[in-house]
Amino acid sequence: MNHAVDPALMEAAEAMGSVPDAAAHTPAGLSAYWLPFTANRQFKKAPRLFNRADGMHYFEPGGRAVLDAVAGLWCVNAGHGRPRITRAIQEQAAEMDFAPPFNMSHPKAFELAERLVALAPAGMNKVFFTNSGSEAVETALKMALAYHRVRGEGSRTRLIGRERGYHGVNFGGISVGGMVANRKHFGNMLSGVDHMRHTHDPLRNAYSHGQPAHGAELADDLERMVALHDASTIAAVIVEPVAGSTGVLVPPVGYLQRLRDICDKHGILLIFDEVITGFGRTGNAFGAQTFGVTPDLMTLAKGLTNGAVPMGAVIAQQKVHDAFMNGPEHLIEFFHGYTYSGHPLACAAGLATLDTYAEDGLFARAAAMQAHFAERVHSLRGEPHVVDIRNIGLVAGIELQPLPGEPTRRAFGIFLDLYERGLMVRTTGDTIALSPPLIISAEQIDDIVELIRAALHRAA
Ligand code: PXG
Ligand code: PLP
Repeated sequence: MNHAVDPALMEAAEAMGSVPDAAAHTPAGLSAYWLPFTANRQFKKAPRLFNRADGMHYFEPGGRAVLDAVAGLWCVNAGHGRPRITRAIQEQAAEMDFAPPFNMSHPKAFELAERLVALAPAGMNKVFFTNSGSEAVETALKMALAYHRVRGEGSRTRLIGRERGYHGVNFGGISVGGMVANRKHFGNMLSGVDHMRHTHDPLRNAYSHGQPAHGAELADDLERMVALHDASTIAAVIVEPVAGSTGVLVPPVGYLQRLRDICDKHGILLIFDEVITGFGRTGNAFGAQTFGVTPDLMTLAKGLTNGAVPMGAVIAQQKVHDAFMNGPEHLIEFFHGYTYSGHPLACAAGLATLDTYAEDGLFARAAAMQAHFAERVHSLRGEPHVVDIRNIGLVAGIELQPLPGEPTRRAFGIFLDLYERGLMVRTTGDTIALSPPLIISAEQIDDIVELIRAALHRAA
């Protein structure tokens, strides 16, 4: 590994008793592993590796600490290395490795489902487990299509997504998604999909604190879809309450309610993809509660297990579930599921994660910290290259002017520069995204913002 470790930090690590063990953790070869969503050739010239994590920090094999401003990848909401979660996984692994999820089950799957329902908006009370956000999305889309069919409205086959939406990487998700780079290489994808416009409107809404004032009327795009295709052909609409991957787009005031109203008017199911907005990110358990709008289906992943074991889920309204429960009792109602749906290790991790969130009051903590976070992040307005800042709860996007003719390069340069200085952020396009663990202190928020400020001044 030729990534340079700062000698001073090595010394500090030694003094703290953490013996640098870079050599022991250097992979023997870099060639075999094809990294996901990564510039592989560039990465392998200077790999960035972690081998330990604790609280707000990652540690490199050499002992250098890196402050985590993105909760790993928007998932470690309770911070790293929470002992209760670690113990639960260890104990579960020793007790029972796996139980088949079809025709069999285990107690923790039921327990976790009950606990999730208790957190969800009223009326959302049936939980289907998957292993990732992408699988949760596929599951929700299939549920929506099958729901209409079992009710005798099989003509409702069309799915509506939104430009700039991210719904994972499987075929259904990229079809309803709206990120061109994730779509253009993969042929025709699902047929019968259409997209509403995204809600990003910098001319009217730049530097909005929290929800932008303008744009509720963009929800009327759904009426245009109905006018074009007819409601009788539309099964569901899927949106992220806050679009995360595309650079943190917060819904305009009234927008989500308007979508809900139009869906109700036309018998269309509303799916909220809460993979990022779930588990405290916006200051409540779910974005649905922050924005006061209840969907018919919601997808979860990431913070569900604090990132410790892969897991996703769909939570459905009672009426969606009940529509399936009409045929003969001995027959399978929904021909869908994964070998690892409700895996015992994931359920154990999920239960311990929900305990940790509750014990530490982390959703309320996110709500309490958001004013300071917003104030600090918006203090970057006017710094070099900054063209917009968006925030809600403990998530923010700082959008930069792209380098002429070289989109993404300026933000990625800043990512590398900050990483050298011991801060990990995420960049998407030319937006810097922040979504720190909800345990973050006010001082750590200040540190993150000042490190970014300095990096903006150094940046090309
Ligand atoms: N829906 C949403 C809204 C997501 O944000 C997924 C589905 C897919 O989840 P899985 O677990 O299959 O990855 C996501 C995932 C980024 C980034 O930096 C965001 C995600 C994944 C990777 C990178 O923006 N979100
Ligand atoms: N491919 C094959 C050949 C399989 O047998 C299975 C499951 O039995 C799958 C894919 C699906 O795997 P999973 O249930 O882990 O999604």
